[in-house]
Amino acid sequence: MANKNYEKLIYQLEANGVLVLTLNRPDKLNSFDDDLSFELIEALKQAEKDKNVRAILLTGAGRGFCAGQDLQSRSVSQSNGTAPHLGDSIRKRYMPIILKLRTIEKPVVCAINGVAAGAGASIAFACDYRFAVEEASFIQAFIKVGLIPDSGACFMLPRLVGLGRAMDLMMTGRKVDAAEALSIGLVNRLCPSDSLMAEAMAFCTSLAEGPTKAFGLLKRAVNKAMDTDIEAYLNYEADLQEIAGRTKDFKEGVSAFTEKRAPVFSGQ
Ligand code: T3D
Repeated sequence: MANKNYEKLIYQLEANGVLVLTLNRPDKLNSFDDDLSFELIEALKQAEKDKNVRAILLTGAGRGFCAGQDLQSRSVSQSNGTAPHLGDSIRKRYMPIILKLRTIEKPVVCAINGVAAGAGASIAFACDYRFAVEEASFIQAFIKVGLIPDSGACFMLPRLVGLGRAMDLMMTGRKVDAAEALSIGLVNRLCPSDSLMAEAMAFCTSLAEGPTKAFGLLKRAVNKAMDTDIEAYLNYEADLQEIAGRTKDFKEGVSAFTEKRAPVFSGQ
């Protein structure tokens, strides 16, 4: 088990190859100040480089998952008469997080332990798989403070739940409870709060034992498929499968099949 020292993020690499990242500002519902956002960017870069990390589990400390941007810091700058440069803030802080979650070539699972609002919800949507507790909720809070949904919400939400539902959620900023989130495909699985981490960890462990390179290529394929025509996609898919076909894990998968045993994937 390896840990790195961050101030507002807990970085814990388990022996099974699952890296648990915990947003850790519980008294502010893990809202993102500059420190937390830069620490998360750094942690994801570390995770990308570290071959021992074979799956990532993102969660929040305390009763909330993440309440989005820390509005206290915005309130301070507004009362000083300083116009915040939100474009810069998004480019430097949220954009690298969302891009890394979408493109890191390892599975990223989100364990939503409570409310996910604003950019906090966007971060959950950018992960590859979502567990949520029965008390969790999702709020497209942006419109309530006069902003547009950011951190990729307008990109991911219609793709997850369809345009009509996404427009409803984004225009009203209404709270979506966990049962509705499950029914519209916003989360993959619900669980009681006392078993969230155990269930999410069991799932991540099975991913960490899987063919890591194939997961990475799968993410590349899905990202491409979201934004291209079928012919270009099929060509891209053929290129990716060429790469997958040369991995040790493909060799192992075929051997295991012919020898009628479970595969032991190395992630290579
Ligand atoms: O600025 C940029 O860079 C642009 C990017 C913007 C991205 C965005 O995310 S914009 C959207 C920002 N987020 C919100 O608008 C959500 C604000 N929070 C809420 O609406 C509510 O807190 C919740 C619905 C999420 C939860 O409500 P509740 O009643 O369960 O909790 P609470 O009492 O409101 O919050 C508990 C504490 O967390 C409280 O602190 P206190 O009073 O006990 O010291 C509250 O102020 C704090 N907190 C909650 N959300 C934020 C926050 N502090 C700072 N920023 C927050 N976003």
